[in-house]
Amino acid sequence: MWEEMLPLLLLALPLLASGVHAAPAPHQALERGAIVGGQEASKSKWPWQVSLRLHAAFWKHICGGSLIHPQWVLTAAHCVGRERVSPDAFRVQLREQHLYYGDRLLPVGRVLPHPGYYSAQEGADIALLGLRSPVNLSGRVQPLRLPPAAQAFPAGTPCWLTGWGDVGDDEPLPPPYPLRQVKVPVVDNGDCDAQYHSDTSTGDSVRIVRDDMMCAGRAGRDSCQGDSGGPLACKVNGTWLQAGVVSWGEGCAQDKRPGVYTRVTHYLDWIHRYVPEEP
Ligand code: 4AZ
Repeated sequence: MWEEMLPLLLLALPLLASGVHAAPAPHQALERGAIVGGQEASKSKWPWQVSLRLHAAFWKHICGGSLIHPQWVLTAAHCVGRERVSPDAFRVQLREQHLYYGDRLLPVGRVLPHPGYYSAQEGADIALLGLRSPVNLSGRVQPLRLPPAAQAFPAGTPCWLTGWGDVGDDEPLPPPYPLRQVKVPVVDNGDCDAQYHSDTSTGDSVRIVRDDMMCAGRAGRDSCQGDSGGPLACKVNGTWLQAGVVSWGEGCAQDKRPGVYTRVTHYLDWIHRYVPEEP
């Protein structure tokens, strides 16, 4: 993911646009992009899950995201890119059981990648998308709560990943693209950093997993390409909280390489500069 996916996609637009389809056949819609080791999500779950779409020959799914307020979506900065891209290039699809089936795409008014993502070599992989109008909440569409600043999500906390991304390395989710879910344990940052150093030449003093990140998953259970930007949701005392944003990893579901997530508590002040505390 550290590749700049948006500029690449934008460069590829003329190529992608070579055939214009009025109604794209779903089977040609998804190149990459779910959840390894999981299962189809039940319809009544994950009412905050969104699909971020980028204009190509059709409104292509590029990343996941979460509704955190009737007018705001949280996603990864690497999903929207470092360049200031017009909000017109994006659409948001609220909770859908099968990607592309029954789309009702919402326009985006603001694209706000975290400013740290521009300057830092890594980290700050978080972005806000402001919807042009607030959405009507319902049983199917509900925001995911942000955690209190002090919420630590210690190792072993049971959390869930959801998305339409690849089901294995280089294995795209096949039609009809059902939303998938997998339960993953939180992995302690120090342990995760040590795992990422194993079988590499990177010195132990060089941090790979930073404080603004967190890890989750175990061999065979992970997020993958196309799940990026989606939520790592954890149930704490009966309430679902967004602990992380799908950010990066070495491959998917590999031994000693847990998925790495942007730690939401680290960015609460920045989020609340834009997103009101109460909807
Ligand atoms: C990606 O390329 C990506 N296994 C997302 C998540 C993970 C790895 C890669 C975590 O978007």
